Amino acid sequence: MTGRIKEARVIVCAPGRNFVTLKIVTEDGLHGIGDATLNGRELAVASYLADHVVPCLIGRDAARIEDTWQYLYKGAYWRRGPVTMSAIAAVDVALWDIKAKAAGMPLYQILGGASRERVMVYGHATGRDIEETADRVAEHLDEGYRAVRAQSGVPGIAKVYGVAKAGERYEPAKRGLPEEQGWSTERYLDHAPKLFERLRERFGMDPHLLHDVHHRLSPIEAARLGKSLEPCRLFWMEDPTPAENQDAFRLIRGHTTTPIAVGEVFNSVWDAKTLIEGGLIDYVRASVTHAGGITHLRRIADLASLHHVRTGCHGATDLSPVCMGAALHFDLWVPNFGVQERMPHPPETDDVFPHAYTFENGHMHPGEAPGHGVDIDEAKAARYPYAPAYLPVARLEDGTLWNW
Ligand code: KDG
Ligand code: MG
Repeated sequence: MTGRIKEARVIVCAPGRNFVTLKIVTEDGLHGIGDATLNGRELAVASYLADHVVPCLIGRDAARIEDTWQYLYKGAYWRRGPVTMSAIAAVDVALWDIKAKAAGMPLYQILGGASRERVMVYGHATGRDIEETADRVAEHLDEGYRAVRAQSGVPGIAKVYGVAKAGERYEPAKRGLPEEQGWSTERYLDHAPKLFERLRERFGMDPHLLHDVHHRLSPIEAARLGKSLEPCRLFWMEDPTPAENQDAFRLIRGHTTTPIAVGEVFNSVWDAKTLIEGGLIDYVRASVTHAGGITHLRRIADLASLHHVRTGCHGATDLSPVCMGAALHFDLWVPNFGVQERMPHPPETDDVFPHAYTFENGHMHPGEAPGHGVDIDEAKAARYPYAPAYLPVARLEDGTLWNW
């Protein structure tokens, strides 16, 4: 038994970066938490939850997860969108946490049990130039990673996506107003194949190598990149072109066998329907937090499984440890699992969000604690107040605003 929802509150904190967390407490004394962090737009989701969702939750049966999901999705009339779907996800994950705690089981058991022993994760290797990136790849392989995403600075472009300043850890959002970065498709397209040729020369064909294009190319440019990377056998080429126009991927697909991963900005199965049904992608990157929680991500994965598409959940630092915990239960269960992204959180984040998940030898496991195994220490969270922070924007050399 889980009981009725007695209280729900939104906790906004910034241990290392901003996070929005929903905590639901039941009359039976159980509590569950869900992540509602939408990078750079955090307070919109906090208000959506506190002002419009929490009042509707009080008194509802915490066990009725599906009914609550439908109530918040259909009942709002205004369906989909990142703010709505992140808010619904936070409720959904908190209720799954409660249900699994009430059963005394780890969440993956409630979902149907483990489909594998452990979850392969990929780490991030970034450098200001090719050799620095190669050294970071070497460190990841030494740590036991089997899959590494590689990004490097591009000669002639100031501040490229995915590259940290010397000695700093990469974190996409920065405090203050959006930073401006540069972009030149020509310079990038000449440089990217050299990075992967060098990595294959140094590390051989064994490690899985991934790359994030971060929506920068047109379909025909993406086709050219995919084709030029074929000898390097990437695990995937991510977000080669913006995916609002799902049909645009037909052109890329027609030219290259480099596998394609898309979807970290998706919030609904409708964002991925044509891509999946058309066989236009290989991995869907939707996350528990931004795609409506476990309840909706499961539907996306089931559709994907019919079309040989596997999962590759987004796992950057803006997904809180609560999302990571829920994602790892999902990953352990989901039959068509591909890989999970891992960007470790800084110690202050881990301190505010104690968790049962572990990392060993390039793999993670959600742990055996009842629920999703992640909690929030509210007293510690209160020591880190919210501070506005934004993702950067990118401009072409002539000043035109480009896709970041
Ligand atoms: O909030 C946006 C970041 O999470 C994103 O830029 C990171 O592209 C990203 C990735 O693949 O992790
Ligand atoms: Mg990405």
